[in-house]
Amino acid sequence: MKISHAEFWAAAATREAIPAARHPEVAVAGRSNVGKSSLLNKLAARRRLARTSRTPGCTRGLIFYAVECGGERISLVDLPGYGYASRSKAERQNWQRLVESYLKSREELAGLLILVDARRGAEQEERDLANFLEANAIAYAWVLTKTDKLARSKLSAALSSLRESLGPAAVVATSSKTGAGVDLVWKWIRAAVADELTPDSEGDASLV
Ligand SMILES: Nc1nc2c(ncn2[C@@H]2O[C@H](COP(=O)(O)OP(=O)(O)OP(=O)(O)O)[C@@H](O)[C@H]2O)c(=O)[nH]1
Ligand SMILES: [Mg+2]
Repeated sequence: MKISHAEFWAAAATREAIPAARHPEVAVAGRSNVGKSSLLNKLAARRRLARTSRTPGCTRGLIFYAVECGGERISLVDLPGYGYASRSKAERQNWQRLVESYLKSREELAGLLILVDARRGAEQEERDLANFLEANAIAYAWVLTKTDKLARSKLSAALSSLRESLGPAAVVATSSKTGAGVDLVWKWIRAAVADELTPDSEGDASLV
């Protein structure tokens, strides 16, 4: 996928600071350290657009990037990581309020990617998020990250069992280290933006 332009354009740590949308949006969610910012960099084909770190909790607030692909501009939104144990309960509640109000009220939101470490699979927080998206009729796909860390011999069995446990939404296996699966994530994003995700085509997009 040729990316002709990519830039940071806004950050919001409170509901009031969330800017009006400029383009159709696709958001990236998942627990801290799962690889959200790394995937965004791969999607934008830029090394250091989004800041990545070994230290969980690197990205705070909602971060908005504009990316131009095939003449079309899309905003990719890095949502703050959750499940970071050393944060206080109040901080976690703030996260939930901020993200839920964004997800519920954003008309330009075409879909959401839920990132899950391929070595861990989805835990309760990811399943709660998927349920929330279904209840609010927001399209989503599961993106398995860090597949390069799985032994090659175990990769396909691990991916099929993850796929089975995740239910009917699309599942894309990726590695931001090797770039595997990134084009398939783009394919899903473009379909979501074009609003082509009928139940049948979601099935086609199940790419594991
Ligand atoms: N091997 C490998 N490492 C990865 C991959 N994706 C991310 N990482 C590493 O995992 C760590 C966390 O990545 P980030 O992209 O910063 O994670 P994040 O989800 O944005 O984290 P927060 O901003 O804290 O929520 C970094 O050290 C990355 O280099 C991957 O596909 N393969
Ligand atoms: Mg991050």
